[in-house]
Amino acid sequence: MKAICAACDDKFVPHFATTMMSVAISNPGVKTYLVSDGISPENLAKLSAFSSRIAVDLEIIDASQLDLSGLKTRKNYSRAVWIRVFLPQLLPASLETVLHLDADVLVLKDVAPLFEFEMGAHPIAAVPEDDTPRTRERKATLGIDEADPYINPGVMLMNLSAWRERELSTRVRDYALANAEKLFLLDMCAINAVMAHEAAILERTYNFFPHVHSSDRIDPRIVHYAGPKPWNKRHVACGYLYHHFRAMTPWPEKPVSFSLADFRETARYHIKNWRRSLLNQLGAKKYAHSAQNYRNARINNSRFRRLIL
Ligand SMILES: [Mn+2]
Repeated sequence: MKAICAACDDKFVPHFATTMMSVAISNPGVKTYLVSDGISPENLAKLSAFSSRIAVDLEIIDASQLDLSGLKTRKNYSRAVWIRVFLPQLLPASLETVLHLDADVLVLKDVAPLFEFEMGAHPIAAVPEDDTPRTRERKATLGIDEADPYINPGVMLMNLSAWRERELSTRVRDYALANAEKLFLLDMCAINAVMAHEAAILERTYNFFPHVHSSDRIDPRIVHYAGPKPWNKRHVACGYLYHHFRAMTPWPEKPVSFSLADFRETARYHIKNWRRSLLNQLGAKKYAHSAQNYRNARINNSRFRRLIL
């Protein structure tokens, strides 16, 4: 069965609704599960009404009974991030695979190939993070072999049967409780430590980071705002794609009107990045990363604009 699943708390409901809107358009008829971590009754009612209006078969599962005590959290990462680790026990036992999506993704195209993907013995299939010094450092901390990937579980095909059989949720929890100091990216690190070596690899198109991947040859099926969030910052690569879908939900954003403060912020943003790019051209290595991201964001912005025009 084709099924997707996301988890969120009350604060993230508008972003999940945006994800769901994109799924309704790109993948009509897909069964959708949402695991609720304390979503308010008003938002739950609004979500149900919205899902029937856009013909999404949405089922909400309550996670309040889930014991997440002792699991590490950080500023800007609520305990809800850990829920995906426990999806195998929260979702119906008859469900064998599910496509887990973060609530900061947009699904732009048909993802049927994912539902036909043969998992075999792989417990997960996902897209690896780019091989950067930071990723290598994280892998070393977690004891992951250099040859193995560090996957991004924001878009993750889960072999629920394998997870249940091998008690992988418990293994991830045990690892997390025993190695809290190693979990820079919380559940992401714990999932990788336990099963990166046996993950099946998906193509970048299924987990495209707009602020990083500018290669013209990638035609993104799923966009993931893994870096800056378009609802927090004005200058986010492909941010308008998010605003495009968000505007179709019953959680509208505040209308943006022109103000001098916005103009100043925009000017400051570009000046800062031009300066960094120039310094990087002149040899300042410490700006290489931000200069590259700025360049990629601009390339992607012009490329993506064509998608919704
Ligand atoms: Mn994410």
